[in-house]
Amino acid sequence: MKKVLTSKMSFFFVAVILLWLKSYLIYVNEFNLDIKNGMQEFLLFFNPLSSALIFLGFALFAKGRRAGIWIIIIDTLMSFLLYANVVFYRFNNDYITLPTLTQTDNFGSLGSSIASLMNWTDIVYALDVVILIALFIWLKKGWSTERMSRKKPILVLIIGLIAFSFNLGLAEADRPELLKRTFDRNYIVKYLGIYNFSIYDALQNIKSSSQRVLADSDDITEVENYTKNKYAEPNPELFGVAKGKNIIKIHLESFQTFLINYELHGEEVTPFLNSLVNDPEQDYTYFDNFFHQTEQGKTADAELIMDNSIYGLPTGSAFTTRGTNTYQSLPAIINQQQGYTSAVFHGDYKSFWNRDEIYKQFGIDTYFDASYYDMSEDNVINYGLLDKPFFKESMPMLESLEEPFYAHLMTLTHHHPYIVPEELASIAPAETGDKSVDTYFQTARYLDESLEQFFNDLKEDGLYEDSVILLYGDHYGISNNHNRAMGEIIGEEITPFMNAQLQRVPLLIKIPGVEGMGTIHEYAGQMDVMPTLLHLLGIDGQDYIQFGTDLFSKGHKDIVPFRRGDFITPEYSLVSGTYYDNTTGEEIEPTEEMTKTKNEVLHELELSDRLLNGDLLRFYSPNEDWTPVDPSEYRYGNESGVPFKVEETPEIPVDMRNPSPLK
Ligand code: GP9
Ligand code: MN
Repeated sequence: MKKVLTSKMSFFFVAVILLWLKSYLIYVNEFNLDIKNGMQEFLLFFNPLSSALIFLGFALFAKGRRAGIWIIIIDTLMSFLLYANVVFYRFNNDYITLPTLTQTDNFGSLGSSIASLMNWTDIVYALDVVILIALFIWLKKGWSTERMSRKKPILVLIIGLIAFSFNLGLAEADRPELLKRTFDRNYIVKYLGIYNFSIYDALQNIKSSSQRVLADSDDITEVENYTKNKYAEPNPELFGVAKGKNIIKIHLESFQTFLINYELHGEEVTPFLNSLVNDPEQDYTYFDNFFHQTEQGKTADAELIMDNSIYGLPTGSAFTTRGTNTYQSLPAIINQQQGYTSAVFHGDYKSFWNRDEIYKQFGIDTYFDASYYDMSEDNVINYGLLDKPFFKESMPMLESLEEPFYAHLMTLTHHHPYIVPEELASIAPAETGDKSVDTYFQTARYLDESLEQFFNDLKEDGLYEDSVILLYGDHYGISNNHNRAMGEIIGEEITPFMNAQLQRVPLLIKIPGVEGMGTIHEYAGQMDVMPTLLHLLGIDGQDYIQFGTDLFSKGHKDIVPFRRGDFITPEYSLVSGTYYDNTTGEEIEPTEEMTKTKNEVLHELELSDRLLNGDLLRFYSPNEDWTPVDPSEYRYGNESGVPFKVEETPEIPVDMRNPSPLK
């Protein structure tokens, strides 16, 4: 045995195998990685290999016995990183990121309890390092003092890189655009491992902080002048009408406007939503030319836009890459101006889209994430909790909020690939032969039914009548990869122009004491929601940096920009560089006016990017009343570990009533 191990190469492979196995053991035992299929299972096992080969491989360039020492040093550092994540995860249910290291509050709150998060059994996690040291002492005499031929370590690194590329290829096949769209830390750890995650996180942070340091306080002036100039005065009849009213904002996942009043097999797909749109007695105002303005950040972009009236980034998700920026968001403004509390309800785990970080910057008091809900197998599909149990279980949480509140409930079942268990499907699928399109109608129906259930519960509880209720679609559900099938559904060929028209999502609003205005055809976008809500509450919006304008204002701007620089007006659309007449759908030559509008749109997008990339709001104070949000005052996640069961616990446990103990 001693002979076999005498070579440095064998020692190296022992180190690789031990680190590989230890990492896998820790993934399985310590992290909740939510493995969904065989491929993810395999990648979880496979991913530590390339990191072990590459990092430990560098040690082989050292001369003689020093190679062994370097293997031990690198192995210890990697083990330390791994174990630090274990301890951090036990408390935070999340991984260490550079910002969490620099925001001392994160660790500060952990400081005193670090010892309590460590178990004596954790010693097994150091065993491999002990074995390596013992082996090294035992073997080193037999080792040559020469440097090994460079070819060997180079070969090891090449094999490591091949293993990594193979790993990344399979990961991207299972989860396209994993790195580009920056979904969730949990995903990157699951697919690529903790070591690659740490590198990825460090690179992302270096990139964003370098853009941040280059910015200075003068940069905000141009943005401020622009938005102040664009500001539209409120409609005096509606200014302040909703002051002090609870606001219930409902996110309709992947819901496009074409579903409203659409009939499939002679049946309405969403009869309940249709009734809100069509029945004047219900007092809703419906915007049928309302567009989503999201990009790769999808849901996260919609949230960012609607609560901040700024654009998402051209690639990736600002929620993730700009999660530690300073924001002046709707929840914080209405809290400071009128004492509103705020809460988000969503049946997915808090780290998705980095919500647990950025919500702190938005000043959101409570995030009822999956840890508050009964996530047992029967209740969960696709990304998370089914909408019906979601709304049911949200009721007591909603009632627990201090009034007036701003509650944001985000649905999830109507999400690609639109799976609904057979027993829950109450409409037959469409028959285009394209699976995503066909079942899109079934999950939409399920969402519609869950809304009806929720509205009945709200009425029963007395929360319905006197609350502002706002419903919106976050982004398209059917992408242009499904044009053939969508053509059958719409009864028209899906040209680029048509595809742009399909980016309409519904917006409905009910304001207590204000009669429904029926269907409003004004062209508008998600950017316009925050300015509208501020005015309805009676808050002057001009001082805040907002790119949208109040939907009810006479001066509302009806040019709707999209993230890629395209835009739509009531008369014409710019789609991928081509102008179209909205009435005929025909291509048109741009007039000077149109080109001018295009340049304005590009300028607006650029200003918004500068704002986010330079973190410019840190230099800006909207008025004397404004106090910057202190993220260290917020903490999310249900620490009791007991899911919130409606039937069993009609009384809200005290720790749930105040889930942000620091606030
Ligand atoms: C996940 C949910 C889905 O929590 O918000 O996000 P999406 O894929 O639509 O951006
Ligand atoms: Mn979404």
